[in-house]
Amino acid sequence: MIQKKYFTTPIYYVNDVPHIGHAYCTLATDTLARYWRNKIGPDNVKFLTGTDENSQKTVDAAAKHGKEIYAYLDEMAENWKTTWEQCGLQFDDFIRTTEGRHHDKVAEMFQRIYDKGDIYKGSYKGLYCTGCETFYKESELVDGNCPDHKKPPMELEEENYFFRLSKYEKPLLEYYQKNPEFLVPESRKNEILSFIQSGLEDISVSRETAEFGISLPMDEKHKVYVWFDALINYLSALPDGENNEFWKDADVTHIVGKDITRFHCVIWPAMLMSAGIKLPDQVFGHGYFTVDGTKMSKSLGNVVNPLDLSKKFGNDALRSGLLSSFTFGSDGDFSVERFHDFYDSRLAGGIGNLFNRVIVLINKFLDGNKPEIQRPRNYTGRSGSAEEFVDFQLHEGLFVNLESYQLYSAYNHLFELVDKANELMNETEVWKLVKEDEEKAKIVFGELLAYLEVIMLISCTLLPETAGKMQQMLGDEKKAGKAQILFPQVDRTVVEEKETPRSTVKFTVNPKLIEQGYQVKAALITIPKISKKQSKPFRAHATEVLGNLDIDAALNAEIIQVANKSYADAEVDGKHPAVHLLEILKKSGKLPNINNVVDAYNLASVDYQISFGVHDIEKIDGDVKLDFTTGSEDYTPLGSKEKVKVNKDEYAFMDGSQILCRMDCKQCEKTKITMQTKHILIYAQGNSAVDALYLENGLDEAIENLVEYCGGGHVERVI
Ligand code: ME8
Repeated sequence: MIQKKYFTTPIYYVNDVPHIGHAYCTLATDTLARYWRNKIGPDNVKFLTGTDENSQKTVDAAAKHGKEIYAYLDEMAENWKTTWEQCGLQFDDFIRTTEGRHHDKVAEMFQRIYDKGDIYKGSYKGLYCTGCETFYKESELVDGNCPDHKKPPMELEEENYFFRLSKYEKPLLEYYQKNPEFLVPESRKNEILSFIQSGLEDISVSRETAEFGISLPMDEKHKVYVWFDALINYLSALPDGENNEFWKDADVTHIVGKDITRFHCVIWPAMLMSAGIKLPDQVFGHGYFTVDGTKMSKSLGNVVNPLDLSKKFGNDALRSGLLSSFTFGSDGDFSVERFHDFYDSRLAGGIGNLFNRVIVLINKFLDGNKPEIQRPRNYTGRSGSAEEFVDFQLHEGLFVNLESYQLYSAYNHLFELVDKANELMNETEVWKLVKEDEEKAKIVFGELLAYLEVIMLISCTLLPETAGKMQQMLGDEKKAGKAQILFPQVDRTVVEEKETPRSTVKFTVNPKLIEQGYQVKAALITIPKISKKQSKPFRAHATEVLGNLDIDAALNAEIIQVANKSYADAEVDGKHPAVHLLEILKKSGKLPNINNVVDAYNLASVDYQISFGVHDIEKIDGDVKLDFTTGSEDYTPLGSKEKVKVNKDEYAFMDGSQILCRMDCKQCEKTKITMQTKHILIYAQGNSAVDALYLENGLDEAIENLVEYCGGGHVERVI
């Protein structure tokens, strides 16, 4: 029987647009699928990707954008699909979990597992993080927060249907013993094995309170738990499900990130065992990207969009830049700077330059006549003819590496061949030799052509868009084609436009103030362009936030009472900024429209009743501290030309020469945000009524608004 291969990626949540982490996984899977298509024929390979849509996250995201849920899902799924197409990915199918084919299969599987007696009804009380759509044990939390989303999970108590995962503890361990290659790499397998060995508990597989999703066939009131639903996509995309040749007769390989290997290597196989379906052959758990050493996250504003890289550098640069950065399976870091260096050295200066030089010289000095290919003299490996050299390199470069998921090694093998060819050119100085001794030079060109040939063949899998151009340059058997620029120069200044250097600010707080309950959370953020206008998505978001706000309760919040008391005690005629805004809101039903930046943090300010200090970093003198006043500081309040005297022992935010914000109520004129401001210092001010997490969440919300609605980026936490 002809071997068949079925490759899948995770189906991605559509509450956001794709980033390079998602692209990494999808490009890796695409590369493996390409390799196998070449080896066993395109009809014997299937590559599936898609979107996970029945999640509470998507319901919340649609509401946040003021969109009807299905309209939002259609728009986002289209965005993911076209992003992958534009990035040059060749998937055979794209599944959405809102499709009828998926709903039918999920209902059928659920019923089957229920009929087997592996799903029962019970009640559940637990801690649930909507970010991960997962229940957590108290012991798994870090300082009471979800370890991934750094937010406290919510307490959930509801009637649920449970899947008897515990029943599959032994069968799973036996399966792992019999199939040691089921989960790779080895390090992930050890993690999962110890998780199973520590004891499996039954899991809740329905949600009574979910608004959206697939109803249980036996109980319409409940929706299928999103993970139970999502995993089934791998079957629902196949006509006839498990009876399809791409399941029953194929090697089924799931490529997933390390974050979700547990779902794929514990729950999914147990579900399949219960339903009496063959298990996938292999799961590969790849590692995670950080960006400039930090976790990629929207609230940090460091999310890298693969389309930006593809537009600027091309699809093959995106693909090779990501896949050659580190071993598939390990974690690694991404930086635009390093990506650009890679592009310059490996692609433009390496492969591009090599092809260009060789073809230009052959055209110029040999009238385009290609000499016979030769086994390269600087190749020290196995002996043999030029053809054997090409076959051997192809085998070593692709077969050996890609059949064991060594994408990183495959690229490095390719780059080494390029280095060898360049070395041969430089050692022989063939551009001089050709003028002195054409016959000798022809031999060198023959050797160089052997390198170009194998580089082109490997590139059909690793640099598929460039391989076509390489082939054109290599021409036919006799004549070389026209020289082309494979990787044009990319101007650094354009890419780094967003990265204008920004001074950083150190922030300190007098410990005595901390003892009194005063605290601060601060961050730096860069805004490309401030606008007077509010965008439509921001207005929709503001309407939703304000719709959920109890204004009177907010005006009476303890944080405001404590602030008011501190102004009274210090005999300062102050008004907390959130009170000012809440009063306007109460009177007019709206918040004022100053500019998109001020409006963005004002919204978080009323939502959390937090006072934000916001300053133009370029106008700050040195570092910032929250300290007691001596009474001799300079202070000109916002909107005033006159200096005002402050009392001794008030608290204030100060830089090297003046007061930036008196108590938490009035900022100064000098560092205010203007339409020219680009780099901002924002701090959330708290008192004894709130804890650090509350303040952090408030600051997060302000930053998310600045990132989402004002294009903010390069966020850096300073305290
Ligand atoms: O988990 N580095 O979807 P998701 C590398 N819908 N890869 C990353 C990454 C990073 N920083 N961030 C994300 C879900 N990924 C579920 C899956 S499958 C039945 C349901 C990649 O949108 C990585 O492959 O959160 C990870 O497993 C996947 O995106 C998670 O995507």
